[in-house]
Amino acid sequence: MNESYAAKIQRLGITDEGHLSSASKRALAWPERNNNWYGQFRVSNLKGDFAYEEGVTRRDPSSILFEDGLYHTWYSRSEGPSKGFTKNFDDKTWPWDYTDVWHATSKDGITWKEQQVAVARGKAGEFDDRSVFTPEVFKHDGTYYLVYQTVKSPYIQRVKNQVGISTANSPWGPWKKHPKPILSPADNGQWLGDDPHDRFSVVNKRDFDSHKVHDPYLTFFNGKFHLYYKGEQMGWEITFGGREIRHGVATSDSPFGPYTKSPFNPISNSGHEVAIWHYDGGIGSLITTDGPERNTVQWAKDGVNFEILAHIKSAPNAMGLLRTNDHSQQPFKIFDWGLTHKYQNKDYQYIQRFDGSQPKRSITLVTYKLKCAK
Ligand code: AAL
Repeated sequence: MNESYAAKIQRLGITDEGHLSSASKRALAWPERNNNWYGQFRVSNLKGDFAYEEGVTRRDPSSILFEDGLYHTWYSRSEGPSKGFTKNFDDKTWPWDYTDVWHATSKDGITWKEQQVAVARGKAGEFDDRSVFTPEVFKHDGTYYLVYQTVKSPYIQRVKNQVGISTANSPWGPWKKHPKPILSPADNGQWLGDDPHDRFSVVNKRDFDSHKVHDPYLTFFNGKFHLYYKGEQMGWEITFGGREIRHGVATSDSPFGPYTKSPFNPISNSGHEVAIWHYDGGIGSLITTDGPERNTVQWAKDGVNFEILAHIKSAPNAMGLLRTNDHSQQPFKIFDWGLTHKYQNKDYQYIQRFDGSQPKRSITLVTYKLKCAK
């Protein structure tokens, strides 16, 4: 039921429609939206092995699965300080360099026990010999899938990371690595100059994922495996919305690929880590951190064409969503609680918990109209 122009003028508190400010003209052009997708987050420290530990980085937690009375999550774990990109290619560059994917469990979502390495780096020369990190987990037909970022040595700024996959019949593993990467950057840009640590000088940037494919999230939708991911472009720039980061999706009939990147990519014009869930037969996506549409909650019936349904104040980094709350009838239920990470300092990060909630006060268009009519 479309809201009348007069009701919109009233609702937006416009005192004189003969003098519409630019801001009011923009507000009048907003699509009609209720506040069912609006909410906020509180972040708090965790106990046990997820409490901050000097000298250790634990970050980029995956989704959380609840299996046999226990919560399970996977994350990046490394040790020691980072030196950045130096002349010595063996130096630890980022906190996610020289990283393995680890597994932890919890009875209550507050106190976590670090269990063991789930997926370790590969042998020298293999596509994942330098680092495996930023994992996501997906359970399908009784099989568990871990997808994660991979880097092959040397870890230079111009390295083109890829995405790997491992499978298991239990959250406890053992995890069997798929021998080949399942997703790679478009690699169709052209660098300018030959400085291995210069990722900004280009002759051309080309595709949104010409340099990196990051933050993979695997799910099954509309009869196909969907791999959502973050793309980084060779020579990305700072725009009016900050850093240029966009999301993409690739589909396949098999979790091991071959994956076909959507011709509609990029499917977001903003964002950073990927936070995807199922709602009302479509796909929800929370866009955070970078770009003009940061801090928006979006939804796409087809999993590709996302519309903004809410603008929120802020959102936690690198969210690990609780999959028990997926496919819910309420759009914001997926954010009841989950995991995120915090920078203690540039070298060390640790995993925290977020709790999402929605404001009690709600004004829906319908009730508002009634008031008008009187
Ligand atoms: C995170 C993620 C990916 C990047 C790095 C570690 O925010 O986007 O994982 O590679 O930062």
